[in-house]
Amino acid sequence: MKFRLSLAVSLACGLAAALTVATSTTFAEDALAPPAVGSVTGKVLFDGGKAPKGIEIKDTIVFLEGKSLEPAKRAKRDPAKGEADAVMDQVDITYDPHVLPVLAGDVVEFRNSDQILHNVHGTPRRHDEFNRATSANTSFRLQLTKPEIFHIGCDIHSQMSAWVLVLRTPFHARAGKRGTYAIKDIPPGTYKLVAWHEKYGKREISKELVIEAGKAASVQIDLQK
Ligand SMILES: [Cu+2]
Repeated sequence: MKFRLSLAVSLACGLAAALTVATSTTFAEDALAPPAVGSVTGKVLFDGGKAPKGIEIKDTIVFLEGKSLEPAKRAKRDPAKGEADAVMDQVDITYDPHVLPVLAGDVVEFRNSDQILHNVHGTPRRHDEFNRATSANTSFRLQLTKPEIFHIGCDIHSQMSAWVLVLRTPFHARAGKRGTYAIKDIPPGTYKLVAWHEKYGKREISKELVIEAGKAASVQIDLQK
């Protein structure tokens, strides 16, 4: 009798669990396993409204920081070998992209696609400063291992300016045309939400952003001068 009762209970529990999963439509493609990750979405405002003239919204990077997100140890590697993880190009006397977020440990290829001489003058603080000539159609690579945000210029063309964000974790997003952003596939936990724009600097938006499995947190970001 005791056995029968426990069987009935476990069947009921099983049914309840199955019903819960079935009603979760967001992750329908993997209906048997509950989602183990969450997300955060929202919109970026500038001084409470639309981006003022001269502000490129897409150059806003939103990312997570937090003790629970210590980076996986990524091995030192020969930057010349294998695929580069990201490319910073020089095209039409402009850096492309203007802002490049990478993950600490990534190999970045600095490339000159122009037919004239440039150089890449990077002024990081945690990595060694570098100043390398890039003649037409040449490139060089660096592995960037330490989280920091630094500027690169070209000493020949003062208008050439760009930023590299070496981030601690892969959880980052670029704001879209209208300022919307979404960081997905985040393990549940409590994080800091940070936003960066070159004209506003690095701003801590939320000290305690709670990410729950299967849920989308919503945080509006208002960058203030
Ligand atoms: Cu140049």
